[in-house]
Amino acid sequence: MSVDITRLISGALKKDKVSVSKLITLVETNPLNSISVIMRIPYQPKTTHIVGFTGAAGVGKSTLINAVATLLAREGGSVAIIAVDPRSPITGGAIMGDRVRMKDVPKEVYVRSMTTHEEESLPLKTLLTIELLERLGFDYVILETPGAGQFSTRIMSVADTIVVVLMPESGDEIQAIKAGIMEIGDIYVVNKADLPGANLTYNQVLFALNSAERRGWTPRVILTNALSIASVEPLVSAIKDHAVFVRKIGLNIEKRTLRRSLELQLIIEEELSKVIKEVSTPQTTLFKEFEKLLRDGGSLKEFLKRIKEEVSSRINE
Ligand SMILES: Nc1nc2c(ncn2[C@@H]2O[C@H](COP(=O)(O)OP(=O)(O)OP(=O)(O)O)[C@@H](O)[C@H]2O)c(=O)[nH]1
Ligand SMILES: [Mg+2]
Repeated sequence: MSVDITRLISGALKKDKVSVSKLITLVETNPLNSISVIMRIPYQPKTTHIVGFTGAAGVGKSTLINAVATLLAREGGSVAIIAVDPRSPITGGAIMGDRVRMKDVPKEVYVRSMTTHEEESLPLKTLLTIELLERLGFDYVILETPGAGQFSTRIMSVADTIVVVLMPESGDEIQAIKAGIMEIGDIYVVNKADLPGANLTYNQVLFALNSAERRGWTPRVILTNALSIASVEPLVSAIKDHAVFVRKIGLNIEKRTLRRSLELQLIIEEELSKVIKEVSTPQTTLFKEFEKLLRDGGSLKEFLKRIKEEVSSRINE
């Protein structure tokens, strides 16, 4: 086992796709245990730039990422793509699994699709996979996430550069403005520029941003047609400009701290959730005290103190 992992790590450091995949599978299967594997990879002083693409279903995120990765790889950059694919806990089916279109990326680009539960947005396994890819020395890690709910806030603690993807829309106000997604992007892309209404949407986005400045960076707005790689070049330049900016002000260090704090929070949650389940089953004293409180009344403050006592004594067992 251990010899295998040593071999996997040395393969993955050479960007061998099979080795990288096997290591990510270890992370996915048991995130907590995989930390000991990740720690065995020598720390890389080189910084990985993490780019998050977010936006509504079908706007062209995958097609754009494909083009961006192709251009970065042509310049000799090593690129890994993680497409986060939420599954509905109700139907269990993939919402967009069959829509991830990354078949045309150059062979040196690593692509991985990662299923998550809809409600857990960026789970520990995804964060640890980023940690792993950083240690493996990838120049760029590109994340594709749906632009809904929790995802858009968590991506801010994870990606150094956030690209919000939109497409031409009819109607008075574009959906993204209503959805509050205009707060999070470093770069806004109006994709499908070949469709009617692209210029109008472009102007609406510019107007909505109103030259907003974020710590010295004015968000860029770019028109693309992801089906033509050449039209994606300005987006790649903007990503590189933002990477320079981020490093200049140390934002990448802050982001890594935020991400690791989120990792720690998720590890603690995972560890504590077992204890929480144990102390709240109907057989426990705590449950009986809870029922008594509901039946006879009493001090809620005292009861909350009892919860802490029970939880900590169970942890210390
Ligand atoms: N006309 C036109 N079609 C595009 C463009 N970019 C992407 N498409 C098409 O739009 C459809 C959706 O593209 P995807 O890249 O899968 O979009 P996505 O945002 O990744 O979709 P989900 O992952 O399902 O949310 C595909 O049929 C693409 O070929 C574009 O610039 N112009
Ligand atoms: Mg997609």
